[in-house]
Parts: sequence; structure tokens; C-alpha cells
Amino acid sequence: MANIRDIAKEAGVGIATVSRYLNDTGYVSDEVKVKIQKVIEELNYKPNALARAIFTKNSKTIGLMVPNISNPFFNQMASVIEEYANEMGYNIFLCNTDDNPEKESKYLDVLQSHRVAGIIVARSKCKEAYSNIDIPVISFESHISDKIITVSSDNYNGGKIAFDHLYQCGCRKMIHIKGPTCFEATEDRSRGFLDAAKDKNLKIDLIEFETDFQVKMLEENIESLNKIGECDGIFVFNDIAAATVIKFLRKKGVRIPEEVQIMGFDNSFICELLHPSLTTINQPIQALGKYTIELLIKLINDEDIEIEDYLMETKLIKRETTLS
Ligand code: XLF
Repeated sequence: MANIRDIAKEAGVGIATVSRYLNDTGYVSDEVKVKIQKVIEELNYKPNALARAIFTKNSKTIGLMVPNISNPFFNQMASVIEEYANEMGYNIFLCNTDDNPEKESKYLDVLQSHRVAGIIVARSKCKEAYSNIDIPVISFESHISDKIITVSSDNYNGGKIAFDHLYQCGCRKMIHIKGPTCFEATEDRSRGFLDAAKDKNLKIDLIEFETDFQVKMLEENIESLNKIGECDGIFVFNDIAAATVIKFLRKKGVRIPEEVQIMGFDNSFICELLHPSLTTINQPIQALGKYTIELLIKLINDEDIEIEDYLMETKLIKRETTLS
């Protein structure tokens, strides 16, 4: 494989000139640029990205840690971030942490050793590991520390909207299927839902799922789902979990929405694919992804930005699993 020495020799210039050309770190005449580029193409030279990152102190790569790549919300969000990152000249190094603190911490080491320019971490599970890293970080949903910006949807209000909608649709015996207690976002959704129920003096039955989506989610939660008795409305912590609940109820012959109305949370692409299509709370995935990457690039470029929480509006998306 050709190296920078070969390029310099073939082009008849010094190694420093080739390095200036490759890293855009100083003057190279147009004539020499053309010569070097021609040799690069002839020898099919591929620059060493890591060496370049160390030299220029900007690898133009962003580490993106998602907690669960099989959840449609996170694969949609990763695509949005990738698209905007590419537009701004950055590549993405995608890591799937599986909500596992050890995995996340290892990935954090890998990303640092690859000299990524910045990191976006969604639903972090090892906050202490970020205390002494000197790479810009933006967090999605988890509050890591007061030195790191958190971007999230207004989950609390989303929970309230979900309750109000089911209530307006006539539900009076509701169940809330909540996410694991360690998910800050779904805890906020629950609080919003339960506070709104309290205002109406309505008691809500709770079921807790222990993980985000897994292929065996239905089997794993079948016992708790069997507790679903005479309810007329269910608010599920996210869309993909709601999809498994719909599957369970349909197998039991329950008619949706006539007997039981269901709502999810996210407005991921699966809502439209389900039958009946899923009423949900919209998280503005496009805006969340774009905003997160924009903030990170501002930090990478040392721009002055306020270190605070950024909340994005949530809203109802009415579909077929609820009555009007
Ligand atoms: O972390 C929460 C739980 O699941 C996230 O926003 C999601 O709703 C994605 O499905």
C-alpha cells in the first residue's frame, strides 16, 4: 500500500509538502497540488485517518452511542444524525451499547483512542465515566452532569397529553405500561401521565417492562401482560413496546380500539405499519437529531453555547388505536 513517502517521491516534492496538501495546513502551489493529486490517484493512496486526526486534532469523526439499535426510534434518529453529520463534513462511528454500562464504558475508551472529534450518547448508563474526558459530548435524554448538555423531548408533557387523550376518548380504567425505572425519559412520561390522572381523581394500574425492545419482548413480559384485566385504555412507554402489546391483545381476540384503546410514544415509522395504526405522542425525531449534531459541532468548533437542558415539544398523533 502506498504511503506519503511514495507520493512525495513520485511527485518530486518533499514529504512536508504532501502533508501540507493532505491536511490543508499550509501553502501549496496550484501546480504542485495537481501533481500530488495525480500521483495519489495513480497509486490509489488512502490517507491514514488516525494519524491525520492526531496531527490536525480533528478526526472529522463523531462517535454516536445508541442504547438499542433494534428500536426503530433509535435507528431513525441515527440516520438523521448521520445525514446532518455528513452534510457538515463528518463521519459517524456508530456504537450500540445495549443499555449496558460496561459496554458503554468500553466504547467510550475506543472512541477516545480513535480521537473522535465529539460524542453523542443516548440514554447513558455510566455517567461517572464522562467526568474526566476532554472531548465535547452531547447527551440525549440522560442528565450526565451539569457540564454536559442534555437534549430531550418534553416527556413529562407528552405523558400528560397521552392521559388527556385517552380520557377524552372515554377511558376510565387505564393501565400504564412503563419502561424500566432507570430510563429517565420514560420515568418523566409516567410522571406526566400519573399527575394528569391524579387531577381527574383516576387510579392507574401500573405494569413495568424491564427492558427496551428485545426480539423476545412479548415472551419476557407475558406474565405481567396476563395481568391486563378489565382495562379500557393502555398507555405504553414507547411505540415498539406498544406493538408487542397490540400483538398480545389481538392474539387474545381483544378488539382495538372498540374494547381497549392503546397509545404509544415516539411516532416512529412502525406506527403507520401496524394494524390498526398506532396513536402516539410525537417525539420530533428530525429536529432532535439535527439539533443534537448542530450543538455538538458548535462545541467542537469552540463556539460559545449555554450548557443547559434543551427540551423539544411533544404532541399527539391520532391514529386508529384510539376512538375520536
Ligand atoms: O428512552 C426512551 C424509551 O424509548 C426513548 O425515547 C424511547 O421512547 C425510544 O423508543
